[in-house]
Amino acid sequence: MSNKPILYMHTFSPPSRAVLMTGAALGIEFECKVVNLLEFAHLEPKFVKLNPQHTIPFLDDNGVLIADSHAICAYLVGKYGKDDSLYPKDLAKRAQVDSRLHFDSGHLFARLRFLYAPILYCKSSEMPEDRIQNIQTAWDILERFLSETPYVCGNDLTIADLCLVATASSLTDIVPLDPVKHSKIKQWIDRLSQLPYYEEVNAIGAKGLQAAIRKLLKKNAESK
Ligand SMILES: N[C@@H](CCC(=O)N[C@@H](CS)C(=O)NCC(=O)O)C(=O)O
Repeated sequence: MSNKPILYMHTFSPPSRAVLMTGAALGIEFECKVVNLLEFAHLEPKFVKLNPQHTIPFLDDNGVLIADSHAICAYLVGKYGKDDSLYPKDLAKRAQVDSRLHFDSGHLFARLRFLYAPILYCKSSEMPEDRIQNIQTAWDILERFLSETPYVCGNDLTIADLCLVATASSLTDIVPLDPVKHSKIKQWIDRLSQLPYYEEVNAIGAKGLQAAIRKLLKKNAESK
């Protein structure tokens, strides 16, 4: 008999929440193991041995070990999905989803990390203008993805929406959307907020991360 998949995660971590939302959409129960990055638990030798990349989320599904939220979400749909709607098997459709997943990984989340990591881990009290501008540029791209369709890959919800909204909603309090220029992103987040698991699985952690960033900005400035 197989055990519940083990998910190494933290609710502040956007990619962890993307996996948790995918799990909720598929009805998967994880055994969650919290990894506290602020206490550098991810750098403990035991975790680094398991995941040489020392990132969360990290999945251990009865010995199937996977790093990276995008890879984990795709695996979960293939293994546990009743159908392929969240990650289509059709090659052309799948390529669209992959393309958006790479946008999250290489652009939107990468830019969030570039802005937040110095504050979280290196006592920075700054939000450099160029890093904010980088995120504004990513907002403009995301807005274009949503110009004609309700979801980032068309008319249906996919894991690309779940991954991207986990990142986007972790930024909007810190780098606000322009109500006119980014109205489609706002509507898309509102649409995804209607998912029955969204508030508990994503919104609370996204707010928590941004509150922690604000608190640390102040604390880091005071301790200078
Ligand atoms: N592309 C990866 C990014 C994972 C990532 O950078 N996670 C952060 C937390 S949100 C982390 O584990 N940082 C610790 C480190 O990189 O050492 C994914 O989607 O899973």
